[in-house]
Amino acid sequence: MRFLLLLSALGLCWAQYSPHTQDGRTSMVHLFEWRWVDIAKECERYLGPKGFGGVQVSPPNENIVVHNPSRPWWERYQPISYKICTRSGNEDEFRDMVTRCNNVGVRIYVDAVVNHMCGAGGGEGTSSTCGSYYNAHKEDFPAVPYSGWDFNDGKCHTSNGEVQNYNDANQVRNCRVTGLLDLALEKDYVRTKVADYLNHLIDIGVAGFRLDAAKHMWPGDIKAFLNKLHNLNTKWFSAGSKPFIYQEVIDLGGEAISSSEYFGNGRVTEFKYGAKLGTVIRKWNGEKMAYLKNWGEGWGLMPSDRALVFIDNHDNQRGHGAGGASILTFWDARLYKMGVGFMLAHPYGFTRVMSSYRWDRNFQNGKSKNSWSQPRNEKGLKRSSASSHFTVLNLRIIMSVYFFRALSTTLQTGLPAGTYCDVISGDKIDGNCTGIKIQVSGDGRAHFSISNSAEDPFIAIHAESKL
Ligand code: AAO
Repeated sequence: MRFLLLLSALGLCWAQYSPHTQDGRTSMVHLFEWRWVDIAKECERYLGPKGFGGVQVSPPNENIVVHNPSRPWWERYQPISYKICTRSGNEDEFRDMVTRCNNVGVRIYVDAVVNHMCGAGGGEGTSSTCGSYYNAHKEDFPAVPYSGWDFNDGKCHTSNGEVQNYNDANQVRNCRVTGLLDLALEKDYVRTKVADYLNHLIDIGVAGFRLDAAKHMWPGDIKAFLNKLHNLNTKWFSAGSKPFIYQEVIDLGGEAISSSEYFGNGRVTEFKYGAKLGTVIRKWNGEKMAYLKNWGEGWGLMPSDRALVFIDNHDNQRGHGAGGASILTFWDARLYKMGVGFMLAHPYGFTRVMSSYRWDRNFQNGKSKNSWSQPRNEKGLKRSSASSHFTVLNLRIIMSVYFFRALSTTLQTGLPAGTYCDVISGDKIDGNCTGIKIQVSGDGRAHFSISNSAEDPFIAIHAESKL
């Protein structure tokens, strides 16, 4: 019996559903558009000590350079080659980051854009982050190399070659999403090129991948290139570990493609999470916090062990992608912190917090998109509040309280007697607490009082915040 249990525990480590985080580390942070040198420092200075499990990094491979508008964030979703060469840094800097983060127990997950190359209207030349030549019109990418044979055109039957109807699974997977040249992943040659790219990253030491636009790839094609992947680097991971896989599939219901088709390959982004939780925290549609009692599968979300969850992502915080108006972002800081706090404390799914940057509201008007001419180092970024306010280590066993009304009550915490530091209002530093202190008595009970006008209307204590 013991032997069997041990085997199944090991099985979890080998599988593509495990993020390979160190014990007790239950969350990753998306450091959107950060440079590799800054991420390396952040791992050592903040993320490692604070117990973060890993970092999702922006696509590291060479992309097109967009001039109009000037250098928007989304140019990184238009690959030109698989050279590690972007405005986040070069391959040496990428390697250094992966090594230094792994050495302090923080994993790196790469945003892998392998469904497509650049847009069909991307022109011709060397306007790319590493100067590689390409010709979008001829579908020629010699730095990979890919040629016209490697794209899906023949299989798409819409008038303009683009996805027009999300109720037609063939269109979604065989046509171009917003005009991006769609790779023919049914070809072994293309699968091999994609696998070579991912294996290069695995060998450097990355722990897994976000598969961008997975909904636009056939699940069987994804499986085929995943089958070609190496196991993780044994310098940091146990022998036989498979890369963590989480697939970007937007399934809010009512379309031809559902998340469950992708469960065989790895985890899937659960977009219903942020949309529904946002509705509750905003108190829309008569929702109440009390209804969150059966949050998770009980709310129609996918199975917990297949879900990658987040409050907002880099798309829907700026009006791209999906989720709708209920999505909480840093624009509603108080509600946003409550959402992120709830997510981190709740056991459902594997969690991802967002570290983005602020932009002026008017960037969002009409068609104008958020754009930055340079990747900023973290000093230049006014980061959204999430990452700096939460200690992620073991937050799962925490008692968390969220209320809309002023609260004064005694609750059972399940924690041993002692004085605990509230990790929302402060930090435990050298055995002292810079924020609110909570006394837990011998029977595990503690008194909480929270003002309804507090900027952070909740308290979080956990085993390691004991003074
Ligand atoms: C840029 C320009 C384009 C230009 C293109 C090519 O903006 O004008 O045509 O270059 O030159 C990012 C940007 C894009 C950018 C692209 C390439 O967001 O604006 O295009 O880089 O530079 C779909 C996909 C999903 C995708 C999302 C944005 O399914 O995969 O669109 N997300 C990923 C990345 C994203 C990136 C790409 C993919 C491309 O995270 O950053 O794009 O690499 C429905 C569908 C969704 C669909 C949305 C989008 O959603 O279900 O699958 O997402 O439509 O329109 C309700 C519904 C919900 C529905 C939604 C919107 O919420 O419930 O289902 O409404 O209708």
